[in-house]
Amino acid sequence: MSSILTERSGKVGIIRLNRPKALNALSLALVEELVEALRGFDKDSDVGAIILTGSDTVFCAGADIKEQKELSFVQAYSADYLKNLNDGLSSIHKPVIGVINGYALGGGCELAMMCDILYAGDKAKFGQPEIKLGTIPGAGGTQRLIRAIGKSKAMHMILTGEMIDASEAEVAGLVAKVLPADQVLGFSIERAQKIAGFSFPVVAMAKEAVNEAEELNLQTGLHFERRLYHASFALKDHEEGFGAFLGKRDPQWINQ
Ligand code: CO8
Repeated sequence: MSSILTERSGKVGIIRLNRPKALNALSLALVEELVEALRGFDKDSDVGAIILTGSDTVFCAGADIKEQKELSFVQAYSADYLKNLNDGLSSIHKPVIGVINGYALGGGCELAMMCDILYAGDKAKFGQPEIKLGTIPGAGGTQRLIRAIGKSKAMHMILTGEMIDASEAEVAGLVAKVLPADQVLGFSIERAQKIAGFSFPVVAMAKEAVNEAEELNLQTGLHFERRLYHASFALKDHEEGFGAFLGKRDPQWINQ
């Protein structure tokens, strides 16, 4: 059985993690399939945004504990265990919207943080429980969490292994919005359709500029942003957007 399910809804590609018996844990096979599906939607010119979700009750319980238990240091180090997950996500040009219901733990919380926007159901729970297993977060938990929610809260989660709930995650800035669990996917698909309705190259530029902010100092980031902003002037969709506004009509994007 496939570890993920994919479907299309209009211009949105939807990927669901699908290992219910292991609470969608990130086996090597799942990660490979996930990265392949993301790349497939990224290349598909009819898709403008991607949704990554789990089931109604669990997003992802982290790295596959049974699989990881068998790995020696040398095996993990030599194969750079699970680096392909981060590399895969960060190479996607289209926005990836994480829709979280239930647990997002360990690598699951880290996978969520690799997404561009997070919407959560009100029963969602986020945690980095690796300390309870005798290890530490290995896919960005110690790096992205501190940027998302600040040092003290990140340390609290990583050092105690305690979870935070959806409303705490929203207040802390980890997720963009919390909705009733049964509404969050529908809401997210609508937002993804909205994003996919804009000019694809402009959306990709905006995503790239925002993500660069985490890597660059302010002056370099402002320079990078200005260069992309100037570059957008060369797009036919720029001409169309400005013309449509001034002509008091809806723009017709051609993704050029
Ligand atoms: N891996 C493999 N199997 C899992 C995992 C997992 N992470 N989590 C749960 N399962 C399995 C259980 O073993 C159980 O299987 P079985 O029925 O065969 O015994 C089944 O899923 C159901 O689990 P529970 O019976 O425990 O369900 P509960 O509802 O009682 O509890 C919890 C749900 C709280 C989510 C609990 O399962 C739990 O604590 N799971 C472990 C969470 C965890 O510690 N995650 C961190 C893993 S380490 C990690 O992620 C390191 C990150 C490194 C980078 C990864 C990048 C990809």
